Amino acid sequence: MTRIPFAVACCCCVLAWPLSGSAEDGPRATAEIKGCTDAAIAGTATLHERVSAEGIKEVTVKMQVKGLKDGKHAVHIHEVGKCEPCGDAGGHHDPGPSGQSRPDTASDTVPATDINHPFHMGDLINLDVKNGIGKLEHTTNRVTLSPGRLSIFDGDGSAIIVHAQADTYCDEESDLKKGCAGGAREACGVLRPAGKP
Ligand SMILES: [Cu+2]
Repeated sequence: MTRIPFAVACCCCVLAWPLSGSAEDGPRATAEIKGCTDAAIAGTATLHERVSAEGIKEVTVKMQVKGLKDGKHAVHIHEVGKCEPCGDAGGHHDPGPSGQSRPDTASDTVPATDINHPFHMGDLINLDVKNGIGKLEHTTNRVTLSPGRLSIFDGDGSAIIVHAQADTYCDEESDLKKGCAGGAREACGVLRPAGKP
C-alpha cells in the first residue's frame, strides 16, 4: 500500500499571500549589507518596483544599516553585483547610452567630457545615521528591477554601496572635487531578486 506523507498537504498554505498589493505591483529585490572591512556594519536594503498610473516604473528603496558613524553617508547602486572586495562593484549603475560611471575626476588633468554625477541612474540619496542606526527611504524612476535598459539586473548584476561620507551631490558645473560623491566604500550588498515579504 502506498502512503502519502501527511505534511505535504500543508506546504501550500504559505503561498496564500495577503492581497495587499494591486495589479500595479512589480518585482522586488533585496541586499544584505556588510561592512567592506568592518564586520560590525550590517543591514538590509529592500527594493520594490511599482508602475504608476502613467506607466512609469518607480522603485522604492528602503535601507536600515547599523554600525556606521552618525551623520550622512552616500548611497548608490553600483554597476556590478560583487562586493568582495567592495571595489569589485565598479562605478555607479548608469547603463547609458552615454554613461560615465566615475563621479569625481578633479585629479585628472583632462576631465572626462561626459560626467553624469549626480545624475547617474544609480545615484540615490544619503543614508542618515543617528545613534548608530542608519535609515534611508527613497523612490527613484531612474532604475528598474524588471528587464529593460535601466534594469539593475543586467548581465553582471548590481550592488548597493554605502560610503564613508555624505554625497554632496556635486555637479561638474560647480563643485566637483575628490570624495564629493561620498569617498571610501564602507559597506556593500549584492542586489538579488526577492519574493513578497
Ligand atoms: Cu557609490
